[in-house]
Amino acid sequence: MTCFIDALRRLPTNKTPVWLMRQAGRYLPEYREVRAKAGNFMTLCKTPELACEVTLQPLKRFDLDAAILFSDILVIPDAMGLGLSFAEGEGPQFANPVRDAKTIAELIIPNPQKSLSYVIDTIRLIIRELNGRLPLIGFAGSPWTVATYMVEGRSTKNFSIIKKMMYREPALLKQLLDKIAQATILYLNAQIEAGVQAIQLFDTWGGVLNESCYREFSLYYMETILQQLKREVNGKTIPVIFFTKGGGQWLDVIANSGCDAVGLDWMTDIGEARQRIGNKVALQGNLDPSVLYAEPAQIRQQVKAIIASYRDAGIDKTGHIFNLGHGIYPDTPIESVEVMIEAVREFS
Ligand code: 1CP
Repeated sequence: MTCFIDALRRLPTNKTPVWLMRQAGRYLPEYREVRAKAGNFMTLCKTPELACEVTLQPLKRFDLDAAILFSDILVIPDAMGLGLSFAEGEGPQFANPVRDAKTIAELIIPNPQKSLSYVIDTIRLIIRELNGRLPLIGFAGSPWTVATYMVEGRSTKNFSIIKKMMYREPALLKQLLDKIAQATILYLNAQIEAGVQAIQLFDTWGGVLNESCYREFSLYYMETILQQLKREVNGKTIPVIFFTKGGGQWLDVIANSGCDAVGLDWMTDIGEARQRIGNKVALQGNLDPSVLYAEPAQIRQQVKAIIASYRDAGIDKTGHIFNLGHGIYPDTPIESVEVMIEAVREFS
């Protein structure tokens, strides 16, 4: 039960714990079946029995060391009334994006026990089903990452609308980021009360900023959340993982933020990362998800290289959680995941 939590706290473990970002999802046929039954993605998220079922699916197939709540980072803006939908094969869309002062001023901060109660119910079901066998990770998006969808209205390549707001109306953007942060604090504390044992903040789009904007518009709000989370429950600390895709360049700043672990994408060598930050924070990562398209021998070799790089850095034998450097792709062969996990067991 505890090897994942122990590694986050940099205590000795008898193996390198492993889980996968987006471990429940479209690459699993049993997921596609439940999603079809639900009719659409948001109904799946909002039906606790089904969301619980898909959370547990990857754990039945693979030897993983943690479960992650099945939900999405965009349930907060959905609860704020932005009209979230997922068109087939398209990604998220908001009917009512927020771009002006009036809309931002009028945004409500949702009470998680009301408009997000389906997430709380899902967590309770999962905790009951896991029955102490594995820890459950709760999560939210970083305010910056969530704001990109709220302002742009959908996925974007250039982030033009939100970056224009950032440069022309920074105070307005900060008002929005602050509201998202306040909503996220209430939401994550409700997740903690319902029983999650660790938290990950997904800052998928922090890496599209320059360093000063990253500090001012992304990391600052992640720290604001961190400082207001209930970190102690029944004498146990709830570790918090910060994952900024593209954040390897700011590793030192992130490692000094007060988080317990930093999630790395595959653009940074994990051993060099460990040397740069010394004995500070646990590190999670960082296999390129596209390695899972390779032949088994190459998958094994790449897993071995990551584990060796971490160990050979010679700083902290503990404190490594194996993961992908970003979410698993929907067309990943299932056998590759098996090969990857077996290799983690063999080489760690
Ligand atoms: O069609 C479907 O079934 C929907 C695909 C899907 C899934 C499986 C979406 C839509 N969200 C999810 C679940 C999800 N999303 C989880 C739980 C699953 C697990 O880890 O086992 C988590 C943690 C997320 C987080 C999430 N949603 C992020 C951050 C992580 C990351 O991968 O960068 C982001 C950016 C989103 C937004 C989102 N939701 C869904 C999609 C396809 C996207 C990405 C859109 C884009 O690329 O801009």
